[in-house]
Order: sequence, then structure tokens, then C-alpha cells
Amino acid sequence: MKLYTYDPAPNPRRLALFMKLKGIEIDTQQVDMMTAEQLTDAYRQINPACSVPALVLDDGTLLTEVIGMYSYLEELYPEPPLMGATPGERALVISWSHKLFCGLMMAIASALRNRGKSFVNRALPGPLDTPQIPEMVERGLMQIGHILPELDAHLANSTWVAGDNFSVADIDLLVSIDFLSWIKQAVPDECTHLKDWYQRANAHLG
Ligand SMILES: N[C@@H](CCC(=O)N[C@@H](CS)C(=O)NCC(=O)O)C(=O)O
Repeated sequence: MKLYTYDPAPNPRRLALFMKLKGIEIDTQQVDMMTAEQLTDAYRQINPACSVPALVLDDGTLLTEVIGMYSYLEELYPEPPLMGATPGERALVISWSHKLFCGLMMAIASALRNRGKSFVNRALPGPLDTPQIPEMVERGLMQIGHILPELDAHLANSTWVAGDNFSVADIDLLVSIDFLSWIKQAVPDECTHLKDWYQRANAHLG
């Protein structure tokens, strides 16, 4: 197995925290996003999606989505369980992970990438250029403004995002909350349950 990643970026960080909790070590190569190495011909040969992280399995299968990598590695390294212990728990964890990716992480990415010189024509990751649409910044910020209070209300009654056990959904939320600083945003003061959860999650990750 070989992992291609770039430690400072949020999606790579999701996988790195998961691997840390499980004590997994994989042959790893950094792909320097600061020099756009993800767009080079050499990296396209490895991952035509031009994204990180990318996990190449021993049989050559390429995984480009963190949720797929979580799922594969959870089967190989079941302890500690991070994707639920029962079919119902697993379904809930995957649902939250998907919701957080689409509803929070993508919203932050949208607010980040649709303005500023660094992301001109790079509003979306991937092999094809995508022009910035300034309105997408507003929509991203609006989505963030909607989902944070929703998460706060949810965490008023739940120790962890997907119930009683820490899971990849908590990793995804923690990475997303930290990603907020990239757009100079933070959890609003009134979201006290979300703030308490953030302390718990950070302590759990050590
Ligand atoms: N759906 C992918 C998203 C991967 C992704 O978007 N990664 C970003 C780094 S956080 C990337 O590779 N960006 C490349 C670019 O901006 O050109 C996953 O779940 O891992």
C-alpha cells in the first residue's frame, strides 16, 4: 500500500488523524500542493483526479476518497472501531461523515476557493480548471451559518457526533472546524455545545 498526501491540507488531515488513532503506518509520499505537484504529469499518472490523499492498494486499486480509505483501513485495522460496531452505528457514522463533507467542508472550500489570487481558475480541485464565482463565497458562508447551530443543537444531546462512541464523524468535524480558520471564521460563541465537544474531541485525539 502507498499513500500520497500533503500533511497541511484538510482531507489529508482527516486520514492522518484516523491512522494516528489506530496506530497505522503506511509508506507515504508527500505531494507538495504549494508547488502544484498534484497537477504534474507524474502525479496524474498515479492519481488522474489530481487530489490528495490518494491510497494505492497492493493490487493497484486507487482510492481517492477519504471515506473509502476509512472503510478499507477499518476492515484491516478494526481497533479501535471508528466506524461503528453495529450495522446501525456504521450507517449513522457514514451519514454524518457524508453530511459534514458536503455541508461543512465543501462549504468552507467554496468560501475559500471562490475568491483570492491563489485559487484563480482553481475554484474546484481536480484536473480541469474551474473559474471562481464570487457568489459561491456568499453561499458557502451561508451554509456554514446554517450548519454550525444545527451541529450545536445536535451536540447538546450527544457526546460524540454519531452517538456514544468517537468515530470518523468526529474527526471530520474537528478537521472542518480547524479549516474554518482558513477563511477567518470560527465557531460562534453561542454554540457552547459545539465548543465543549471541540475540547472533548481534541483531548480524545491527544
Ligand atoms: N473527495 C476527496 C477530496 C480530496 C480533496 O479535495 N483534496 C484536496 C486537498 S484537501 C486537494 O487535493 N486539492 C487539490 C487542488 O486544490 O488542486 C476526499 O474525500 O479525499
